[in-house]
Amino acid sequence: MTRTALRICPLCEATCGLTLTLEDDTVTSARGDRDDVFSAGFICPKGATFGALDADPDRLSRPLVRRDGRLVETGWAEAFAAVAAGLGAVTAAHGPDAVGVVLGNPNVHTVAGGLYPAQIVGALRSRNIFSASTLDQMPKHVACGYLFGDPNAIPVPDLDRTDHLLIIGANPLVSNGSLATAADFPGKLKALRRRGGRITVIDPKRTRTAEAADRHVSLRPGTDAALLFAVVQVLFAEGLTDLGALASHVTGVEEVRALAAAFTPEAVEGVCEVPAAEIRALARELAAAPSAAVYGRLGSTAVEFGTLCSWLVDVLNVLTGNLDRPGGAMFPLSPTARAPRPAAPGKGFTVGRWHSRVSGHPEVKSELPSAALAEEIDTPGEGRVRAVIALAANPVLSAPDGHRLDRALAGLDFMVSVDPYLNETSRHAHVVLPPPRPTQSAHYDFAFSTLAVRNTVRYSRPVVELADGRPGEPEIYARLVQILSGAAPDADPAAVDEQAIARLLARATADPLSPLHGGDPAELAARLGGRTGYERRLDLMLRLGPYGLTLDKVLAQPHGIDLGPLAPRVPEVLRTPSGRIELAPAPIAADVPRLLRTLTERAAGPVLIGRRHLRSNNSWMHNLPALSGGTNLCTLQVHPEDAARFGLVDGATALVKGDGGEIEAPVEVTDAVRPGVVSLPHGWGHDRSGTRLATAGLHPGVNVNQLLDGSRLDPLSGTAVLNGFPVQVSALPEVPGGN
Ligand SMILES: Nc1nc2c(c(=O)[nH]1)N[C@H]1C(S)=C(S)[C@@H](COP(=O)(O)OP(=O)(O)OC[C@H]3O[C@@H](n4cnc5c(=O)[nH]c(N)nc54)[C@H](O)[C@@H]3O)O[C@H]1N2
Ligand SMILES: Nc1nc2c(c(=O)[nH]1)N[C@H]1C(S)=C(S)[C@@H](COP(=O)(O)OP(=O)(O)OC[C@H]3O[C@@H](n4cnc5c(=O)[nH]c(N)nc54)[C@H](O)[C@@H]3O)O[C@H]1N2
Ligand code: SF4
Ligand SMILES: [Mo]
Repeated sequence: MTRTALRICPLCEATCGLTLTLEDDTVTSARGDRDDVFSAGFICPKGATFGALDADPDRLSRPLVRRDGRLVETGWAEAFAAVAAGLGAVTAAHGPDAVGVVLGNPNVHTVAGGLYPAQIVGALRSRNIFSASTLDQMPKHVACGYLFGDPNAIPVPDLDRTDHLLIIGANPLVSNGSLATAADFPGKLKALRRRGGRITVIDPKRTRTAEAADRHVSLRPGTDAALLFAVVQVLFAEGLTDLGALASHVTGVEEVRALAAAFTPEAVEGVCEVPAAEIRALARELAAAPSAAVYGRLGSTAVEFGTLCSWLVDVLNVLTGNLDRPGGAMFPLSPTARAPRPAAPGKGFTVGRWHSRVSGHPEVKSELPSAALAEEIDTPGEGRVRAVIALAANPVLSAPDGHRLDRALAGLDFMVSVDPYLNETSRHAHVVLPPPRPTQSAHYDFAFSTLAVRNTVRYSRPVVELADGRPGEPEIYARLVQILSGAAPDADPAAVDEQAIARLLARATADPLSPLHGGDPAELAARLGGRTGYERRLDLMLRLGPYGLTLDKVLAQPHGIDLGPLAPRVPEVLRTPSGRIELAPAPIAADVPRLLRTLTERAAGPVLIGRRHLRSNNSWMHNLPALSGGTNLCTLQVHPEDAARFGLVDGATALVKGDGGEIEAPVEVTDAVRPGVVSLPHGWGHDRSGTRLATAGLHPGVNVNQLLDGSRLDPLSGTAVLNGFPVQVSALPEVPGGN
C-alpha cells in the first residue's frame, strides 16, 4: 500500500520537515514538506536519501554480544543481561568512576538522546563523562556560561531580519548551519542580500559561503581571537561602541577596553596575515550596520583559542548594541524551556569541580575532554576507566589519535555501544544494542529548539511500527538507566519515565512561578497525554513551557506550529551573580596573556584545517551509495604555491605528519585554500577490520585525527584543536624498487 507521512529530518541541525512516500514499510521517496512551518519545503541531498539510510542493509537489526572474542547476534533479554553483568562486575570491583560514558553527536538528533543521558549519568555517578561537545562547541558554552551565567544560553543570529551577518569559521552553505538552526540557510543568505544586507565571512578557505559573501577575509588559521580583539580595539579607539538598550545590563566594558588595548590592527596584522586596513574596515562596517549579527562556528571553537574567540563573538554583539535585539544575535525560547520568570541574580558558571586523572584537565559542564579519553583508559593505576558506555559515538574516527583509542577500547574489561552500525568504535563493544530505523523512531528537537532562528514546535511520531518486541531507542536508554540503578533485569522501563515525571512535577507544583503550582502531582501525572513514557514526558515539558502547549495541540498540527520570531530576553535570561552580562569574566581575562604571546612568537610552517562535504555527515554516512563518490572525497587540499614547494601535483599522494602520527592522502591542488594551509575532512578511515560497512569500505579515506595526539586543547573548555594545527607535508617518498 502506498501512503505518505511527515517526518522531521534527523540528519543535521537544519531539522527540515520531510514528506515521505512509503510502499508498505519502505520509504520510496523523501521530499521537502512545503507546508512545514520551519523549513517550507527545503531539503538537501542527505534528506533526499532518507529512504536509503533507513533501509541500509548494513544496519544492525538484532543486538550483538561477544562470545569467544566474536560478536554474534543474540536476543534483547540476553543482551541487556550481558550489559548488567558486564557493567555490574566493573562497578562492583572498581566503583562507578571506572565506567566512562561517551556521548556522540546523534544524541542531539534523537528523542532518546534528548531525554535519557542525564538519567544515565545520574544513575551511574561517574566523573568520566565525555562527549562530542569537546570536539565541537564547548568553548561557546563556556563563554556564554561566563557572560550570561548559563552555558546553554547561546545567542543565534537573527537571520531573517539582520542587515549584516559576520560569519566566523562556519560554512553553512555546506553544513546547513550549526548553533543556528535554520532550514534553508542558502535561501536565508540570499534573502539577506536581496533586502540590501551584507555578508562578511572570515575563513582561511574560499568556501561556498565565502563565495556567496560581500567580503571574504582570509586569515591564517587559529588567529581569529587576535583579529577579533583588534576589531574590538578599533571600536573603542574610534568611539564606535554603542550598547544601546543593553547598556544598563552590562558590566565590565572598561575592562574589555583595557584587555583589547594591545591588539591594535598593526599589532595583529602580521600574525593574522590580514592587512590592518581591512581589520579597520571590518570594525567600521559592523558598527555602521543598522543591525548586525556576529556568528562563529567550528573555525572559531575547535581552535587553539576557542573560548576567547567564542567570547569575542558576543563581545562584538554587545559592544555594537546588537545582542538581544531584532536583527542582531538573539536568545531563542524553546517550547520545552522553563517559562520565563522575573530577572534575578543566579549562581553563575564555574568549571573544575573535579579534574581528569592523568592530565588534570578541569571538568567543564560535568564533562572531561574527549581528547583525554584514550589516556584515561590506557594509563594504569587507581581510577582508570575500565568500561565504556558509548551512546551514538564513534570516537575512534572523531577524536584525536584514533589508533591509540582503538587499542585502548580493545583492552577494556567491558564496553557497550548503542549504535545502528558495527563500525570503527562499536566493533570493540562486548554488547552492541542497535536502535531501530529512523522511520520507527519518534522525532522531537529538544536540542535544536534552543538554537533555532525562529521559535516553532513540531513533533513526528514513528512512521513505521516496531515489530517483534524490538525496543525503541528510548527504551534501550531507559533500560540502561535501570541497569545502572540496580533495578531487576525484568523491571518495567516505563518506571524510568514515571520517575522523571514525578521529579519534574514535584518541583513544578512547589514552585510559585510554575504554571502547575499548587497542583496535585499524582493527579497531574494521570492527566498527561501520550502513548509512551517519552511522549508523556514531552507533554509535561510542553505544559511547563512558555507557550501553553500540550502534546495534543502539537499533534493536531502535523506541519508544526509557528511561535513567532525571536524576542528580546535580557535580563530574564541572565543567571550571572550580578544579574548582568559580565563582559570581562576573570577566567577569560586570564587567558589573554597566552594570546598576546602569539603576537611575538609566530609559528611558521603549514597548518591543517578541516572541511565538511554536503553529502556526508561526520563519520557515519559514508555507507550510502547515493552519497558516495563524486566530490565527496577524502583529499588533501593544497594551494598551488605549496604544491610546488612540497613537490606535489594533483592526484599525487602526500605524506602528512603531525604530533600523533602520519597519514597518506591523495592531493587536490586548489587555490580555495590559502598558502600555508592544507585541508582534510574528518570522519574517514573506514579500513579497519571487523566492521560491517560494505560501501564505506570501498572508499575508506584516511583518519585526519591520527595527526593529533590529544595534547592540543583550548584550556578553558578542554576542546580539541581540530583546526589550525601544525603539520609537515611532503611527497610520498618512492619505495626503492617499487612501481
Ligand atoms: N578533525 C576533525 N574531527 C572532528 C570534527 C572536525 O571538524 N574535524 N568535527 C567534530 C564534531 S563537530 C563532532 S559533532 C564529532 C562527532 O563525533 P561522533 O559523535 O563520535 O561521530 P558521528 O560520526 O557523528 O557518529 C556517531 C555514531 O552515532 C551512530 N548513530 C547514527 N545515528 C544514530 C542514532 O540514531 N542512534 C544511535 N544510538 N547512534 C546513531 C553512528 O553510527 C556513529 O557510530 O566529530 C568531531 N571530530
Ligand atoms: N554536510 C554536512 N553537514 C554537517 C556536518 C557534516 O559532517 N556534513 N556536520 C555537522 C556538525 S556535527 C557540525 S558541528 C556542523 C559544523 O558546521 P560548520 O562549522 O559550519 O562547518 P565546517 O565545515 O566545519 O566549517 C568550519 C569552517 O571554519 C573554517 N576554518 C578552519 N579553521 C579556521 C580558523 O582558524 N578561523 C576561521 N575563521 N575559520 C576557520 C573552515 O575552513 C570551514 O569553512 O556541521 C553539521 N552539518
Ligand atoms: S539540510 Fe539537514 S535537516 Fe535538512 S534535509 Fe538536509 S540533512 Fe536533513
Ligand atoms: Mo558537531
